[in-house]
Amino acid sequence: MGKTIIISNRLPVQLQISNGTITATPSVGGLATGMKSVHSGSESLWIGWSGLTDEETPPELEDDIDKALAEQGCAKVNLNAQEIDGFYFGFSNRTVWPLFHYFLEYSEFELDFWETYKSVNQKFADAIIEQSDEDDTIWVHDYQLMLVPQMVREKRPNTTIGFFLHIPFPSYEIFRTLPWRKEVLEGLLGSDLIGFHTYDYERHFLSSVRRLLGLDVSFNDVYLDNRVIKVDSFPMGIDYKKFKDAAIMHDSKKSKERSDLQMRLDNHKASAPDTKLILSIDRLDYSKGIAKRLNAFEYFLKKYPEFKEKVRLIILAVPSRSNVPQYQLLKKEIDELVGRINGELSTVNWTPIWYFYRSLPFESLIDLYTSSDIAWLTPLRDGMNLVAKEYIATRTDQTGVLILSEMAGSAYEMNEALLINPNNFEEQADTLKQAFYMPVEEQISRNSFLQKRLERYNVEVWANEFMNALNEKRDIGKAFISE
Ligand code: ADQ
Repeated sequence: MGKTIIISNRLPVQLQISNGTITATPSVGGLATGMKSVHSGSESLWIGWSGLTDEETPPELEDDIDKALAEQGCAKVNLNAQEIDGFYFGFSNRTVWPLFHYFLEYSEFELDFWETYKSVNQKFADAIIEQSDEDDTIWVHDYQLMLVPQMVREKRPNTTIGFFLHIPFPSYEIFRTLPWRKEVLEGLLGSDLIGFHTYDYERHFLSSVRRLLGLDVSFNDVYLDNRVIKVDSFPMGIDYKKFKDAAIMHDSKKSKERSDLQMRLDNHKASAPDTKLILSIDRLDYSKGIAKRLNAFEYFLKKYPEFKEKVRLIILAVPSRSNVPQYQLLKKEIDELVGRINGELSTVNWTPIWYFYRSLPFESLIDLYTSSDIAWLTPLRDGMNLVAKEYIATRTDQTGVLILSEMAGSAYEMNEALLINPNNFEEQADTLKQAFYMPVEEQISRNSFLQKRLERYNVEVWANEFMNALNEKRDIGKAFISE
């Protein structure tokens, strides 16, 4: 049996260059954690971009960088600034991201972006061919690399290739607007197994395959030439234990060990014990519905003025893709909305919204999750949304209310949350009121179901289920070849 090769746009390590010395520290993100069971020992290799463009990489340190990455089981694909612009900020984040999240009006169909996307995907495919053997198993991740499976297949017809999409796959009516729709489908169909977070995304993909390529589709199998491609859903979980253990540790901290943020949250509770904290955490992205949420919050306070001074909304937005104009506009819109709502509704004793625009360390996320009475997540579209799962995992006493958009992939598995349509302000105002008054017994009952499910289907189970399905495809393929 060969190696397992994982490919994603970014490597799961952070490179730091200081005084001519390189250090590569493993990232702590959900994907990196989930892949631990797959990416371990000498039998696996992770290929991706290091985060440094060619221009930022001192030539004399090339070898040291390669060595530092190799120690982490990684190999890099070199990209220059112009490639990052066209491939990552361009086609990936100005064409595919908005289109797949149903923001058709934001999607830019630029030939230059497409050409760079193709050539960079070819670079990733070439790196795979160079670093792998025919009997290796390849797992390609996400929307930045949709052409890679077919590019590898052309050179390696018998290699086993899996692909997982972390964002939604849109309905046929949306997807068909993409000028390069056939090429994208053909790229993906180079895989043996294609995974999505939900059954709906899987269905949308199969519908596009049938209607745009005219291929035979039977249940979740696509027939192409002499190959059968399996399409299935694998809802991604979280590192449940990590969040649960961190929350237990947090609860046991003595007062002098508490962080500044936690002390501020504690003071808030002590000075206004009847007030409830409502939390939302997202990357600053238009798909997350942050601006609409702020408008809905204002609507709620105007519809039910008795909640003034009784609730506080904490918005934590992590900076993201700030080179893309839509994200700059959104940042401005959110800054203005927070300023206006706080300006209009604040009292001497109360500011309705606390707004943080930054990436916070893990410990601060835990402070926020464990101190909030309500989590309110309103994406307009979201492949999964792991924040919803993380909030539930940290609720050690099983209290807390999750209000979650039905447009998030996670809503399919989290029926015990209060599910809302983020465009319906009336419904959200009533749901916030319901959450405020929800009896503790009901909170515990809902959360205990959620916790059991999230603990069982954690991120490691997700990675293993995908790999098992991929290995099954490889074994069937081998049996077929030897017949
Ligand atoms: P994202 O769009 O980034 O991921 P999400 O699934 O919510 O969205 O994951 C965000 C992660 O970042 C969480 O693990 C969270 O803890 C962390 N985070 C958020 N805000 C932070 C902050 N201010 N500081 C530090 N950390 C913060 C994409 C898709 C999702 C899909 C995931 C996984 O868009 O739909 O769920 O991939 O497939």
